[in-house]
Amino acid sequence: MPGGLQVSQDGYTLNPITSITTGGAPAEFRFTVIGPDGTPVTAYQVAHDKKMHFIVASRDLTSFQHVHPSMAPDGTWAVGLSVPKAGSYRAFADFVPTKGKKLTLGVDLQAAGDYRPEPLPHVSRTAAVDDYTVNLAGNIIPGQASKLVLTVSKDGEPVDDLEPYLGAYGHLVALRAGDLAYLHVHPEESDEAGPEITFVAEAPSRGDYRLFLDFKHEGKVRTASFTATATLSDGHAPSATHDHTH
Ligand SMILES: [Cu+2]
Repeated sequence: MPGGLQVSQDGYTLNPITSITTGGAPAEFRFTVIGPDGTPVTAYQVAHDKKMHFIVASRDLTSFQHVHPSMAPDGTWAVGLSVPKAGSYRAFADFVPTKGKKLTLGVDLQAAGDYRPEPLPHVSRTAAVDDYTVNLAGNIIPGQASKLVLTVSKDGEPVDDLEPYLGAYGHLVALRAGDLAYLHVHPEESDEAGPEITFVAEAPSRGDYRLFLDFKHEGKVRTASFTATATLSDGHAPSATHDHTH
């Protein structure tokens, strides 16, 4: 089963303490992870440079934030957060408890106000953010480890001096349209700081997915977003696809 679909798993429960708000200055959002003993977890392993990765996506998949809260000694995590519009959001806590295995727990959060859901953005292999264009190569094949190559350019020129971010030259989150299942994605190690960043994603089923690439260049982290459809291989899958299954 993919991650992020459960608020509680293996004895660990994601427990929001505050609510989220729209607009204005970020407000402090707090939460805990309650462990098997019924108290907030305070011991975490570092994974991808951080003890806690916290992702907030609107349920219509048009908004995405990836933030890194800080933890008080009592296990309360806090981060400044403001979502761009009213509506229903899914928050994911991605972490490894020192005494357990990697977990992605998910919880719904509501931002009060007039809610205007947007349709899923069209499928596209190109995403623009600020002066950057990111191209997506490779196909998502259900049930397989699928290689995805993202190529970053700026003003039409390949970017070959990406800065390390979260232990790699980029960080990719993939969410399934329909239920916001959180896919397992890992970067392929590379000594090259771009323009290509390669990931392996495991998609559990056919359907549409929304991909969010965080990359860092000239000191700033930006997010490029794509909609991609996972379809069964038609025998013409590009070479950028592994053929082993999990
Ligand atoms: Cu993170």
